[in-house]
Amino acid sequence: MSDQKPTHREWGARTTPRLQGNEHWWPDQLALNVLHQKHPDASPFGKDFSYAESFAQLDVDELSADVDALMTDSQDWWPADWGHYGPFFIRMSWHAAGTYRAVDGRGGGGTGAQRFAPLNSWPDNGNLDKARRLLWPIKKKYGEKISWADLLVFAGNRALETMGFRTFGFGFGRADIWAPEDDIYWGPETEWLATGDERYTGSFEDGNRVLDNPLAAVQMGLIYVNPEGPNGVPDALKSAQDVRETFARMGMNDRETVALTVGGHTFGKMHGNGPAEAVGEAPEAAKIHEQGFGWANKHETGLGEYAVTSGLEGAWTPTPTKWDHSYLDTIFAHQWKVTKSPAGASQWEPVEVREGYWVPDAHVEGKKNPPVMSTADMAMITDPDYLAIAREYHEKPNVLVDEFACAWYKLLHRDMGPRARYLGPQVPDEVLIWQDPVPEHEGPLVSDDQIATLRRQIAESGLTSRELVSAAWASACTYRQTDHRGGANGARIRLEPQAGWDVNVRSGVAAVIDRLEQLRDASDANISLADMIVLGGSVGVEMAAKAAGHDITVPFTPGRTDATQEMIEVDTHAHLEPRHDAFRNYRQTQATSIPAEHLMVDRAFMLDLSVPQMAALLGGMRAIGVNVGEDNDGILTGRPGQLSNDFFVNLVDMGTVWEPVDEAEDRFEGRDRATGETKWTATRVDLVYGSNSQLRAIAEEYAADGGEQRMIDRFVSGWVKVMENDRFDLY
Ligand code: HEB
Repeated sequence: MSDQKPTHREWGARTTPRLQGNEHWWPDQLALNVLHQKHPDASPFGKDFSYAESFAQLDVDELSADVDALMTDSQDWWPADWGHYGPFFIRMSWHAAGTYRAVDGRGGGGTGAQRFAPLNSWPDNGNLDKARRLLWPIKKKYGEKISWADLLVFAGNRALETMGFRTFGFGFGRADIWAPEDDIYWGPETEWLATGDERYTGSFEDGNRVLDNPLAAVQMGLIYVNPEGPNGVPDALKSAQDVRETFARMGMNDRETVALTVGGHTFGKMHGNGPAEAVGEAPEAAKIHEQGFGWANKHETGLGEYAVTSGLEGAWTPTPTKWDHSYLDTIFAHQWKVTKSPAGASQWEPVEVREGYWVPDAHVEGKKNPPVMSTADMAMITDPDYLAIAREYHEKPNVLVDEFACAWYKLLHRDMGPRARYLGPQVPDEVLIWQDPVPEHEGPLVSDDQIATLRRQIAESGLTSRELVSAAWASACTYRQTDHRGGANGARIRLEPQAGWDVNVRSGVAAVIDRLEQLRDASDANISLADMIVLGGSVGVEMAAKAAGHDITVPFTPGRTDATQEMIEVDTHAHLEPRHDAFRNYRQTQATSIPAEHLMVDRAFMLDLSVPQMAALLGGMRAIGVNVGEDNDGILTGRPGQLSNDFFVNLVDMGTVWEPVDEAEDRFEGRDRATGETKWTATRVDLVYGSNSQLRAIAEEYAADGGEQRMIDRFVSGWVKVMENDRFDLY
């Protein structure tokens, strides 16, 4: 042993062995833990807590008044610039919401994740620990009635109101998480703000700079772009390219991007008045006595006029705590040149400050500073498309007001999914296309008798269990719990783009849906097609269970409605396409280089399934024979169509030896150990239930004598979960 005192890492490793834990020895392990990361016992409110019910007790007017009062209640430990915390809170809210990415729905302000690592310590979130701590008296007063997640975005919304901007409205309803989200891939780098462009293929020079999916920021630890320009180089045109790409990845177009940037930077300032080296460790690495505060600044007081956050220094406008038209006035009124901030960051300053544009210092009486711009701000008047929009906004202030209000509302709510999830009295009446609207249910709900009749008719319709299960699964499996998009409600499967997706065409769901529609039309029941598809799935599962000798009922809850084509935002909807679906042994070739079993866990995560549910659904769907396409990979049964445990029985059978049949080891053949005769074919997502030790442990219980019933129970609970993931009206 060395005589050096062990580090915290080393001590920690002795109590919870992370350094020598399984992840260290076997870094390629399947991350099954993400399926159980929201442990119900982890919440201080207990398992049965409903945020919606708790929020219903909140007096929103009182909360608004308290937040408003906080704006100008400057604290010595973090004095407000110009006596107003509004701009600071706007930045906090924007950074909470702005991690959202349309591709996988991850990020966003919907869970309060900014409280935890890595986000609480991202360089881009510098000093936002103070903004959250300023809100503590309010959180303390209202406790469980207001989540941190809601408070972090509500504060920015109120900030705008208190500085004279009328927002579009606000929806509450974001329940908190209690541990970091381990499922989010933030990039390949192992160093903050690494500038090696590891997440890119191509470059500016070859005109083919492409950011890896699903990433939406240019560097590790940033929300979007580097304010100083790509990798710190103050090139506004190149910066525009990065801004455009990263904003597009959160589903924002050019107009929304300019409106947000212009609107946002109408307020507040950048902080970099002092040496960057004086700033200490981020909160997650701060000393125990610092109590969660990071970035301690040892230069002078380190506060107020000496604050260092981004390292850029100065305000964009002469009136930083007021909504007005001064950002565009200022940027268009001057010639700009590159300078360095006191912290050494590249930024832009007028060649000559015109009369009326000097900015009063945020803390020092009588001192005046020139207005400044970051390279990303300069992009707004350098890129020709951005420039045209900026000019239009400059000439027509009301257009900017409207479009900033809409874009801000979208920014804050985008990751919440359908409007049915919004709570509180400030939700505007307008329904917006990015909320994936479905119509209200009209008329009486279909009765139990009618459902029983329909069940019988579906069972006698000639549709097979395989077809029924396949169609219901296809309609529901698009759901993703990250931003609550997708799912069976709306029956969007019969509309574009879903109807044209390869997986839906190849599995022939359209014909099944047509038949269900005929049955519906012939009945007098007031039932949507979306409900019929799900009911068909219940019947299909029941038929398959019956064929295997089990009498079961698969619960069905009506109330879904049918969307129309006009209710679908086709381009962002394309992100919901299942390009891989282990449950149906489907994978588009070239879809991604990620091994299929990892994609399986990702889909199970999106569907909010537990590991036992995932296993039961996969094995059960193989038994029913629900593969997309012709081959029988993974259908390890001699009696497809029956909901049996054959998949697991045959998979763990030592009588079979498996060998890859392709170089990529994506497909395998199972031979009889004694005769050498080929018995089965399978893919990685089949064999992983025999090879991964945790999955094998579950496979064995399902394969054991008496295990079939257990598997069916988990199958049904998983099935209902998948079908009802988007029933926000029920839960
Ligand atoms: Fe911003 C601030 C950048 C967008 C809002 N910004 C800021 C800063 C920076 C930035 C660098 C400074 C920080 C410190 O403190 O130092 N941004 C940026 C970029 C972008 C942005 C690069 C992209 C283009 N923003 C944005 C948006 C918004 C905003 C979108 C909203 C809407 N910001 C803001 C505010 C502020 C800022 C309000 C101020 C804060 C204070 O004052 O504190």
